[in-house]
Amino acid sequence: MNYLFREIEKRWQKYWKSSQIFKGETHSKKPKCYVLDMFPYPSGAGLHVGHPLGYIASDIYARYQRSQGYNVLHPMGFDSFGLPAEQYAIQTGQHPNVTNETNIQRYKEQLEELGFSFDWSRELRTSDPSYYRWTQWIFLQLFNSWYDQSLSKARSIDEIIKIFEKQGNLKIKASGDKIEPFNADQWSGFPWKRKNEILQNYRLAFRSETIVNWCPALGTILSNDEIKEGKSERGGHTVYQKKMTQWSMRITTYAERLLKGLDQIQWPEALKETQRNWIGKSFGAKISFSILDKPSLNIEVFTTRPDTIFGVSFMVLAPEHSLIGEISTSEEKKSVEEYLQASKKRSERERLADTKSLSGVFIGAYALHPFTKEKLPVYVSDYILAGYGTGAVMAVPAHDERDHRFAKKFELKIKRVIHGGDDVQKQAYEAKEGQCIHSDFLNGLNVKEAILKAIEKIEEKKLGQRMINYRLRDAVFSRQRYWGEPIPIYYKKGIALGIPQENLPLCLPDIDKYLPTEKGEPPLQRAAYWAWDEKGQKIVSNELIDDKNVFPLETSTMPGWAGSSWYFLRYMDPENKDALINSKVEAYWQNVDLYVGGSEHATGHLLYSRFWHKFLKDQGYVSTEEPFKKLINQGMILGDSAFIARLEKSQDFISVDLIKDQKTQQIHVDIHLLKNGNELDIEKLKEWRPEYAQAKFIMKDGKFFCKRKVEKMSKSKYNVINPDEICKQYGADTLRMYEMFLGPIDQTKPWNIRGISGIHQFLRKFWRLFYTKERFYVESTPPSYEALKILHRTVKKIKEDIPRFSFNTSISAFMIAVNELNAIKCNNREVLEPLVIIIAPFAPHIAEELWMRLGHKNSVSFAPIPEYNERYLMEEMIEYPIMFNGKLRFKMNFPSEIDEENIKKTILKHPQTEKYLGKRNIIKIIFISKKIVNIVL
Ligand code: ANZ
Repeated sequence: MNYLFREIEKRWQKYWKSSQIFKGETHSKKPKCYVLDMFPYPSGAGLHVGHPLGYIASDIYARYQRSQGYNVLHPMGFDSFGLPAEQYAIQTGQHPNVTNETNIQRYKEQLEELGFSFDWSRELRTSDPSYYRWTQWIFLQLFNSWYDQSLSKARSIDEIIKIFEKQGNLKIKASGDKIEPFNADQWSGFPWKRKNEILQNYRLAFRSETIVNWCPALGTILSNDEIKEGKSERGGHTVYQKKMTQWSMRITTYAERLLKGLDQIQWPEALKETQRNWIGKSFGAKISFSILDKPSLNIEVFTTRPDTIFGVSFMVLAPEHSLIGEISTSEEKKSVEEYLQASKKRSERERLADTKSLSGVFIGAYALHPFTKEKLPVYVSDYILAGYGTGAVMAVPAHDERDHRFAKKFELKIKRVIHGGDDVQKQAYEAKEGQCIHSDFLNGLNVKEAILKAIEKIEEKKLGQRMINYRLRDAVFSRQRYWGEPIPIYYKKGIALGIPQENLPLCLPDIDKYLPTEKGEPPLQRAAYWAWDEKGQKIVSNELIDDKNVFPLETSTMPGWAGSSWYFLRYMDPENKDALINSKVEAYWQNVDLYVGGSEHATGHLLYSRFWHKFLKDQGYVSTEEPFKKLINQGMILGDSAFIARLEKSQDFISVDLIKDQKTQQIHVDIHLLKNGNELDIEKLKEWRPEYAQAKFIMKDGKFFCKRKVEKMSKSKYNVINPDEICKQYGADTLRMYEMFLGPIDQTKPWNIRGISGIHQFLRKFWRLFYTKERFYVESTPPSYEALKILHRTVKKIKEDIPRFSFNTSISAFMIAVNELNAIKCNNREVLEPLVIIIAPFAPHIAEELWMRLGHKNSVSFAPIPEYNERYLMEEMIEYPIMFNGKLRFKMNFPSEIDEENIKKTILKHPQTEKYLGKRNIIKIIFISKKIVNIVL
């Protein structure tokens, strides 16, 4: 009768694996449900208990949907390109694939032990050539496309060539850098190289000189979301700003669609807001200011507040602005040059974050106010960012906080603008200060109206036009690393050309060392066979490069986000050798119904995949605009870290209870080195880190205590709890239920092992419901009304909870039900069998075992979720006639369960009773259960 969970769990895991019952059907008449987890990077440390939190939630949902009759796609794979495997390869010389393989095997074992219902037949790995062939293929599609803004759609580059041949670029509305206008004749006269340079400006994957985040320690550039507080997310190395030619993706062209799409999807509001802010749409105007004595030159500014134009008292340019060289005067050249050099060292983030000491210099030039013709001094300052708007501002110090500080520092004019209602004044800085000016044609208008009016005037006078600006930047796509997808490009006379797609995959070559070359070029520069033979259509030795038939191949690789931007599509059709995805298969699965993963991917992965998906839709490869219909962020699991205190500037460590006012440094130690609570096992510590062998430990009564602090569970903080240990001790069903019981799925919560035995006890109790006198036995006779009530109430609760992903409340409901059924000694099949079905998504192993013992031949995974009957949920009500001296006066309803005392008390408090009682005393109350109440006076 014992609940032998180890044996049970092994048995069912083996069965699920061999029977492959969780395979999503490729052709099915059933409705589809695609439940996806963010696939893991197979790190060497394996899973800790924080990782499965999201996987358990999505597995519960996937299993529930199968039981509801859906054809469920619930796949798993590995995001197996990336830095750690490469770093390890650099240190050990071992190929990253070897490390990857070991890590993946370990992950798979761990995942299997947790009883997930993954369809392993669709497993994919981003570093597998059969997969990255299609990542490269998508790259080529982007390379061979341009964006037609009049159709809001990406189109083939061949089509733009045809347009150029007919009418040049005069009428075209395309995303891309500004190109001088040309007509059809001019186009046909351009040499091959010029034509290709022009096309480069329209491609959605293109090369450009950009300011990038350069991380010398890692030898690569990083994207903004790979940097945390000015340091590389991986490794914590310093990141610098550097101008480099890199591959970029024109994500900005999709900014509006990326914004609009957010309204169609069910994602956490906070996450959508993060994406909205990242995209950062602003409405305003672009205004031209001419330059004194330089009539051919203009400073263009972007402003969201054209209504404050009469408050402009100076202009500021970003240090990278192209006009600085031309317009700064010889007297100021030296100080300008010095300033530009100094600002190069500051990253964009530093520049944005620096709210105190605004720096800058006057460049000697003056702009002219477009309406008043007043002379406005021009400054350069790095609070203006080169990549935003036009890289220049009209400064309005009375109404813009940073302009205001700048004006104070450089003693510039501050002019308050007054036009209509209060609102402009309210926003003014130091309202009393500065000269007030009435704003001409804007008088009498409120801010909103004045903005529109100002734009109208500016357009009328041809000084500029309305402009929508996005904070979003094009995504830098190349990395100077080995362990990523090769970019399928070769260079002919300096022009980038795509490898014909029939020749994909372009496989990563073997190299002797995974490091950049001595000259700082990417590791692929080390490959001896990395040249493209255009005629032979194959990779050949670099020695054959002749720039006639054989050309050098691109040596940068793709970033980590390339492979993860479309993997959810490949799961639908993983074996397809002829296409990324078969169109019929795509039409069936469409997109992901539920996506579960961490909120740290808000602006990286989740934005890039939406971008690629929209592009693939434009190309007709997918039919949906959005890849992930519903998304849930699982909260973080926190660990209880341990620290030892080192006395500053020494190798002496002091027990935490002895610290008084000495200055100490806190150093993480592995929580597995503790004994009896917070005491450190010093011998174990020395084994763990031999560098502590000579250290001195100051302790009291031979004991050394650590400080504890709750923080994110992470290998780097040495506070991880391994799920394998828990599975061994309590079983996977207990772990699954326990993780869900910790709290709402989207909340951050500390890991606390104390409650786990309670969950384990609950499963044992559940098991015992099926046993009588040590034997498995369930009664076939009809159950009591009481038992049915418990069952139907529980079924209702779970059916409401699962679609809301409120799993912690489901678990409480199960616990209450099992306690109550135990109390009334219920062992009826009619109650227990549906309970097994409904608990199966949460605790699938025990459910399969009991289901089999109940005599079923098929897996419980497909048994239909039971219905509940409202009849059992309503309390039975009894209507009591209330009599006074035998005369019926009124009636009252009471639930049948309420006892005599409570009924009497309630009747006596009733206002009608007071009325019929008057001043008389009650002699007695005659109570006949479920019939009448008679008050004798
Ligand atoms: C005049 C003005 C008056 C402005 C005022 C604001 C308030 P958002 O809303 O974020 O789009 N700006 C424009 N380009 C800039 C750049 N490259 N670097 C730094 N600041 C820049 O911000 C738009 C506003 O930020 C613009 O409107 C401009 O200042 C500034 F009472 O122009 B405003």
